[in-house]
Amino acid sequence: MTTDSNKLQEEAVKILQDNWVQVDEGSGFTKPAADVYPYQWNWDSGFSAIGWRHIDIQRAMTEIETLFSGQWKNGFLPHVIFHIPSDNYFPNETFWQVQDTSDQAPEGMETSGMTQPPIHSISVWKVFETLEKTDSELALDWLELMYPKLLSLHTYLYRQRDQGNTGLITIYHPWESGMDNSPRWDTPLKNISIKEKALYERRDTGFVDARFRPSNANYDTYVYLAEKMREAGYDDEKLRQVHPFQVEDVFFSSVLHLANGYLLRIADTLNENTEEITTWQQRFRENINTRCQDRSNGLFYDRDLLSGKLLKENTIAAMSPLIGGDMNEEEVENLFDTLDEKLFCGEGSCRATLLPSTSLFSNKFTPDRYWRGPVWINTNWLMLDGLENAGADEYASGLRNNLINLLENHGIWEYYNPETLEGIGAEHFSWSAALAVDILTS
Ligand code: 2M8
Repeated sequence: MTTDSNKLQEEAVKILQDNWVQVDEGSGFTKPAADVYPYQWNWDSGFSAIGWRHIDIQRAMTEIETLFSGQWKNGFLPHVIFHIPSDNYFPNETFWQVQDTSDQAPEGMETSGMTQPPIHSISVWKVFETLEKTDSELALDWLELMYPKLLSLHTYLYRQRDQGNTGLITIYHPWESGMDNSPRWDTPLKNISIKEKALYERRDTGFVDARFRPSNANYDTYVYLAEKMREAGYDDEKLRQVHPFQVEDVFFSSVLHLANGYLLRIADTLNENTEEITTWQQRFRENINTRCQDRSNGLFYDRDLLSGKLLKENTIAAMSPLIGGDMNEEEVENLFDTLDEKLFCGEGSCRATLLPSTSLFSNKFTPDRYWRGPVWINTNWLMLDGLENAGADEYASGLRNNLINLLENHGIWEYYNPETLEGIGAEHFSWSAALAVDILTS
């Protein structure tokens, strides 16, 4: 490792240690950032575990186990688990009221009532691989412990959220996508008329400059939609009938497809039956192009299920199949060529730079506002994993170097302005730290 890499590694480890919250003797989690995000977030924890495995394998296992202690009886994995009280964040457990609202909520656990991109089979497999090097028996025991929980999560998503049996997953709230205020959601959100505006106080803007966070108008709709989910008892059948936001999410579905590949490896290792997993993979492969791809430019889009229309916004999600990990090198090449044609980063520049959350050529592009332009480490890391799985080594190594350069030269932040590369949002952000460790160590 170079001196810069050593410095980055040390800083990243310190961030993860500082953000660790011990709940009780056997459980704990990494909060995403010190003040603004005090609880355990779903996909954040999956990423944190991927970093922890290189530093303290026990913590990596505890992180995942603690997250799954909030799993619902039907397999649903909430986007936030409230292990400890905090006044720093809205909405917290008093808003969601899951214990009074759903008979599927886990006994005695306070959680939210929506989910997030299901990366956890990836995390579990990677933790297993690291653990196996030092204790293969314990590694197998742990895989056995986690497998039914992961299977139950994937089964829930295909049973309850795959409305058309297409392998494409429906989300009911922009927060479920993980890319909260992305332009991807502008059109469906515009069609929602808020009947009665809730009285609430934002806490996030007390810790992060409001310029970098979603607008107040966005927040009103987020809170309204979350209230609607609560009113429907977080019940998928009911939501399907009445909910005003229902979108087939191409990124979420691609992450699940990537995760299926890892779940398959887990099932194989445990000599479990893999038939159902391969059926899910097949379903996705059969439908991703016909349902999501825009033939005119080769990019992939979400579909608004209420209007039936594709949501043609050029964001990082438009390249989601690269994450899915089973494109061949020619398909990867085609997608990158399409991007080069001034659709995304500008001619030629996609190979040399990192992918911003929204195309620099979109009229919605805002370099410093949350998911409307900034570069995020986790989405680029997912691309990297997908490209490596597809054997697209040239692109993968370019992306890897660019990630390391960004982190070494601009520090460990929640996101980065793609024009200036300045770090913005929350400082000392956990998944950026964890993935820095992973990239430096793997
Ligand atoms: C952001 O989302 C939360 C709501 O879940 C928020 O804005 O308050 C997103 O970036 C999401 O992807 C992430 O998991 C979460 C915590 O880091 O923050």
